[in-house]
Amino acid sequence: MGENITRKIIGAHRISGEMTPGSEIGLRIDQTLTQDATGTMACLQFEAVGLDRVQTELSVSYVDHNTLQMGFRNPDDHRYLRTMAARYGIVFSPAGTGICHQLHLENFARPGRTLIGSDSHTPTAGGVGSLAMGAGGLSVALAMAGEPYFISMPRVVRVLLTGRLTGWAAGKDVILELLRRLTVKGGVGKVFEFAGPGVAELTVPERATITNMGAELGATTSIFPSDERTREFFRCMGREEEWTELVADPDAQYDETIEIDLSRLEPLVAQPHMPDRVVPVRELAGLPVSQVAIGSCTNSSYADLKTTAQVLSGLRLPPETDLLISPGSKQVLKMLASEGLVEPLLDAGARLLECSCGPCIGMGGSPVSSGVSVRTFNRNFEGRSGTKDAQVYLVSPQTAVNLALAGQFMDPAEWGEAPKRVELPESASSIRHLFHFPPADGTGLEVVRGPNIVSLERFDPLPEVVEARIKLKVGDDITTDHILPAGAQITALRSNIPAISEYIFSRVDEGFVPRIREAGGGVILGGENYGQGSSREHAALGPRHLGVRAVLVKSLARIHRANLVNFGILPLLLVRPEDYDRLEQEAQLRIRTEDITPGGVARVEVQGAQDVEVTNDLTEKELNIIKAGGLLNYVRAMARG
Ligand code: MIC
Ligand code: SF4
Repeated sequence: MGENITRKIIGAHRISGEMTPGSEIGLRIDQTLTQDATGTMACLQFEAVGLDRVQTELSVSYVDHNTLQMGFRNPDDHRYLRTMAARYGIVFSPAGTGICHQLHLENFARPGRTLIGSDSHTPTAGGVGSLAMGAGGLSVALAMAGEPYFISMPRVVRVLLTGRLTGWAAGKDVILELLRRLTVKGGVGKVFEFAGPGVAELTVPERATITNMGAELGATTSIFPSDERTREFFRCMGREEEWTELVADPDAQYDETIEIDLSRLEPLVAQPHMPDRVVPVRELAGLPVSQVAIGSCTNSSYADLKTTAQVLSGLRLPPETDLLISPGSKQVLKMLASEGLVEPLLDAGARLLECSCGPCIGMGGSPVSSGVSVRTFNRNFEGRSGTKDAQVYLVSPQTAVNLALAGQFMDPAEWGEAPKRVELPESASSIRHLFHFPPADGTGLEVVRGPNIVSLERFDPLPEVVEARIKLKVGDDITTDHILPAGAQITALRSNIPAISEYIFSRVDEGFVPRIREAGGGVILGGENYGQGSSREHAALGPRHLGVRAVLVKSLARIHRANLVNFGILPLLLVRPEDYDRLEQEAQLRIRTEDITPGGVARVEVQGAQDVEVTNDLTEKELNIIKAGGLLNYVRAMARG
């Protein structure tokens, strides 16, 4: 029987476990990436392991999320990351060089390699055939230490692409269509592997947009074959020798198939406040737009911005619409500049921002009160833009630039003729010299820490009985942005858990932190898909610091579930979803932790009410990790024997 690409890569990297969907497998990790907002924790955790050098083929530390350097905290973090990288053999990408996923795709991602990154959009590298997954910082730290990465063996979905994109339809519309069909929960436990004749019609940047935003499906990852198109991309990036072909066997088997005819796609838009609230752009015609932002790791490539420049050329934006553009990397910016494509952007009245995440993570560029902001990003969660009542819509750059010019939503039939789809030039001038490559031996080098960098806390083991009240009841699709908001002020505290914990659930319920502090701990009750979105482990670390020992939910998102385990919080699943309605905030619970067995059903006593049955999808090892108080304690105990 032939193999698909996903199983080929997993097969070649499998250290433990069976390749049957749902069973735990351990994978050897070739590459890791971290970014500043999650990287300081990951690096502190790597240091805590006590090795002299990273054990991976390649580890890169990017600074792209918070580059504002407002006050000492943020630049101190950057200096820590730079000196730590040199000391331990990590490539360092300084602030302003670009967004981690764009840079990794251009410079380091390789077909057939495994990559984990402390950022949920790490699957971007699947655009060139890497098996690339988002993970919590601690999992990345352990991979840097040479430890395997454990996942549940995914089901592989073949996304059969036929036809070719026409008119104003773009790569972004492929992933928006998948989100429309499958929703933000539709990819849990799955890898989306693209196949069929339509694949050759998509360029690497278009493919990377699709794999990037596959994260919004809740998928383990998404992946494209590595073919002649991929080779062209590697040639353009000056690293053709790193290209290898990687395709599925002709008789490869898949667990499921979905078909998309590219020629039938039209410009689509995800409406507030979820990436799966997708409708055709034409349905919103007439809605005024106050801000447009083009950029983020989803759509900031040379092709995206060249199209933007071509459409803007010779035109002027209306005064009521602000257009913000963040190139994905200095490489992109240089390529645009060399073709005279920066001028049309500036002349139209667009604002050119630094090559970083910027408005995508609320680092400036917040919309006006109740403003409509159209963005080429991947997430439109409520409040993420920094303006609580803003209405954020997600679209392709093609759509974004047309709406910016019109100052309102318009039917694509009225946009005129679409420019020719952008192909990559034969070669592009490199920016590789901007990375700091580490010395062969960094042992004598000093790692410089600022006062905001607070050492890791030691967590105690799980008690035999958890007696606590439900300190917060929340609904479905709670994102890690709800649990721990981003933005400049809060993100500057990512290396200081006691300080950042003050903001846990602050935008959902301001009373939560004082309440749980007074009680000395508690339980959180949630609905479906709890913890979707970002990989930020602070959304588990913060609650743990505040004394949360268990969450009771209907279902969980993959990375957040792993983060809860890593920091010793019990992720319990309600056997009967109707019990969710019955349980009130402040209900007093009693959980006997010895009753919790892998996959077993246990009773939770509820004071003055009927018991609730809970189950879990934990492996024995995961349960032991939680009982030990978290993964670091577990690893230490194992090391002691
Ligand atoms: C995001 O897009 O939500 C982020 C900010 O990149 C996060 C990482 C973080 O919170 O630092 C992610 O996607 O994992
Ligand atoms: Fe950065 Fe936004 Fe991409 Fe997250 S989604 S990595 S914040 S650009």
